[in-house]
Amino acid sequence: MRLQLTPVCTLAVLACGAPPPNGQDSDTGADAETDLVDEDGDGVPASEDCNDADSTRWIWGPNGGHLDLNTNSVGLFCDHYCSAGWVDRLWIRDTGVSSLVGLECIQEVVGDVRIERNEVLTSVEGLSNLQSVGGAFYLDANPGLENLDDIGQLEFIGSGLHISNHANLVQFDSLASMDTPGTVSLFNNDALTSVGGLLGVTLPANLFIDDNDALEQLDDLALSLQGDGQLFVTGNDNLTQINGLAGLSGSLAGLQITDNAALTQLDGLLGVTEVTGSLTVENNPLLQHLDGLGSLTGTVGSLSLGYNDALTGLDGLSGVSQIDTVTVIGNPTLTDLNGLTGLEEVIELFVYNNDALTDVSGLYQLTSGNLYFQGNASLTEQAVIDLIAEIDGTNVSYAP
Ligand SMILES: [Ca+2]
Ligand SMILES: [Ca+2]
Ligand SMILES: [Ca+2]
Repeated sequence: MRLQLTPVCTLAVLACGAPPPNGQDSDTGADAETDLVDEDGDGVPASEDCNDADSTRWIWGPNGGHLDLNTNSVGLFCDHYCSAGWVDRLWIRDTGVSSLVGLECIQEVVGDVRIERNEVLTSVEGLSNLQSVGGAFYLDANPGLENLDDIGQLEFIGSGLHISNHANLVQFDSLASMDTPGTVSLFNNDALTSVGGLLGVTLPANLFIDDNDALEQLDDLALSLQGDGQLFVTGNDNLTQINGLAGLSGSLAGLQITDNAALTQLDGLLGVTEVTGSLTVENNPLLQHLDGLGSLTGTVGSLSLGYNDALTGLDGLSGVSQIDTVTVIGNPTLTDLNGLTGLEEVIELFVYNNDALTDVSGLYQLTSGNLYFQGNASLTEQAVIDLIAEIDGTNVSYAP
């Protein structure tokens, strides 16, 4: 007799814990199987029972199947297994459970883990044996979670970690030995004070740190985003510095630093040597300089610098020689463009509404492109005439 766990334990997790019906058949009437030994009476003969002294356990595993939980009880899912094993996916969504005790037999999830919208979940206790997730790990909107301290064994996530919309999650440091080549996103976790859970991540596809209002710094991450990876640090109201990214090295496809109300400098980005796509630095009201971009060289796809109220210069950009589209807009304390003295080629350059800007001589070396100046309150027409006299191959438009 070969027991076969039904592969889909959706909703009725409790049913997955019941002994198999075909095990009971052998006990009815006088038949050829009456000589089978079944010490614990669970309907599974000793020869096929992983533990014939325990009627709650009869199979090695789990070995596949979906575990989708959306009830108020984790149930007895693990009770009939003698060992830890794997499931195809683990979804715990919209439940009334407060912990995940009872899922200790899950060592590996082949697909995605989704722990989402569980109103009273305060602990992930029960996932203490989880070591590997082949898909992505989504943790979203569990208001009672303050940490992930009970997932300390997790070493690998195949396609990314997404932690979002937690009002009380302070840290997830227990993931510090976890690595993932996928995208890592931390979105709207307003109690989060540490990203130490990313300490083991070396080469994520992208890193998005967005709208985490209590985060003041980024620990010392050993990230090495490269090639087509993107880094977004956006909307973190109390983030003062990003020095924890100092280990970041090489090329990025995109870099966006926007809407960080307390950020004063970008020094943690000195390992970044190239941004092939968009580089956006906008709405960082305390950002004073771009020195942290000082290692950038060569070509940048597009550059947008806007509404940085305290920005006084662009000095970190002097290694950049070519940008398709440059937009410098609404930076009220910017007085000159001297940080662009390495820039030789643009397709279009827009300089709008920078009220303190008086000096555009930082563009004298340009050899091509269409330049537009408009609404810069302190920039004289003469300054633009002087610019036109210096450069060849460009079209210049000026409006006060
Ligand atoms: Ca048995
Ligand atoms: Ca048993
Ligand atoms: Ca937020």
